[in-house]
Amino acid sequence: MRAFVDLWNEICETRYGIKDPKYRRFRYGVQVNSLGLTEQQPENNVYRILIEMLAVTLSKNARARAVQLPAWNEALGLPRPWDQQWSLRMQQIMAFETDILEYEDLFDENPAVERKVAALKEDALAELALIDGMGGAVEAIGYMKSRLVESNAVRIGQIESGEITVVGVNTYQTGEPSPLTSGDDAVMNVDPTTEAEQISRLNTWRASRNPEAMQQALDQLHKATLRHRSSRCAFNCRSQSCVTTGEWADVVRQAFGQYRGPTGVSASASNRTEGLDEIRESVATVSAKLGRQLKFLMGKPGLDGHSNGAEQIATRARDCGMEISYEGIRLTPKEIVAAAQDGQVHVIGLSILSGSHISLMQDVMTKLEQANLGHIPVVVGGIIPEDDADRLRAMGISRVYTPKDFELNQIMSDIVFLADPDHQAGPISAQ
Ligand code: B12
Repeated sequence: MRAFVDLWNEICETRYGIKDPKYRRFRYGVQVNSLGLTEQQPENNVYRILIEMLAVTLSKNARARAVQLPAWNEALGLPRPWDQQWSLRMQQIMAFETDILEYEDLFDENPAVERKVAALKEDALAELALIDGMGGAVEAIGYMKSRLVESNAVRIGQIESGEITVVGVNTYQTGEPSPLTSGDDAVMNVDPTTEAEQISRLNTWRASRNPEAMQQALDQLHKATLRHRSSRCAFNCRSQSCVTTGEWADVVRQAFGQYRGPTGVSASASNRTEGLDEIRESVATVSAKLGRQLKFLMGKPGLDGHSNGAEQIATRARDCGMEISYEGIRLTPKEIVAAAQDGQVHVIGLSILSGSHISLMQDVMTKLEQANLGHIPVVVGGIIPEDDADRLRAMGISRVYTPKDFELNQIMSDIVFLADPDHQAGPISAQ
């Protein structure tokens, strides 16, 4: 963040000509890195959060004005009130029991920190020049997305190989069972009546509104979109009060279509195939038995935008020699089943981190049955509590993965196993 605010200040001045330093100050709130918080030995996450909080609190000139701390169970599910309270106490202890916040920047003129900041700035400026050379961020969006996927793949590969140490994950894995994760209410489950109540409130509100005013508002919006052909079409506040976001967004979608961002996952394999020889060989063997290349469909149903897992699984499957189909986030179960049918896939993989895995999977499995595709093995991954994993397996889902399954090669072996016609002929072993 020190590098970031420095760059912001410099770029605002030199590129945008903002003279007054006051207007070049970037103030922000920051959440510590939750991607690094683990499902295994989740109590260790508290130390990770505390150490990461120090980076911005000791560094006054980094200008963070608020820190948001996730909870110890970040990779398990939503934090309960007590989990949030425990995280809040971390900030309160730092603020009220220590004098850390009383000082000016504690990193200033530290040679190691300055070297690091200079190196980060240099790299960032080189990247910005590259993006400028491509015509700017909009033109370079595909490039930027693929770089994000690529850098995540490198990180995951390093954890798998042990190049990066993650305590409790790839080292010091054994230990005493955690009392925090035991008990029926260890993971927060959203009460299903909440959804029903919300839907009922919405229906009551819909029934109470003036249908003519609603239609008029939507027609006005439709006309405005046709006139302007721009997403900045006029839509006044009065109209908004009688239509839902879904209703007005549908009108805008009809006019402009729906944007599907680049997935960052190209069809052609990367050169990162080191350590994959054995799996590539088994993919080739099974492909020969199938009479064509093993095809894996990676689907991301529902509304959650957590694409990292789907991208990493698709990327590794591709690098293992599978033909992949991945259209990105927010597909409907109907679209996923159609993709499975059109693509004649051998295994379907779904990624769901929104918590709605039970209803979405039920829907996908029913639609697969209806399309006579019930024989295709389905695997799913995401934030899925163990009790729900049992329910998913009972629905016929072959494998369930969660963040603790960090060894992607093991997942790939399972997929190859499930696609193998010799195994499909016999019973599939339980997970
Ligand atoms: C990164 C992250 C984000 C990023 C997502 C960026 C992106 N493009 O993916 C951002 C910041 C955008 C984000 C936003 C939100 N997030 Co978030 N996020 C995370 C976080 C920290 C890590 C997820 C991740 O990328 N992991 C890395 C990948 C590689 O791991 P993975 O997806 O789990 O996949 C692994 C396995 O699960 C499995 N797998 C997964 N999918 C599949 C599929 C197949 C076929 C197979 C075989 C295997 C497999 O294999 C992978 C390898 O191990 C998690 C917490 C955590 N530490 O897990 C919360 C988390 C998922 N987020 C959560 C929430 C609530 C949100 C928000 C709603 C917050 C908010 N109020 O705005 C928004 C929703 C955004 C949206 N539009 O949907 C919750 C979900 C709670 C739940 N399900 O009960 C979590 C669990 C945090 C929490 N404890 O509250 N988030």
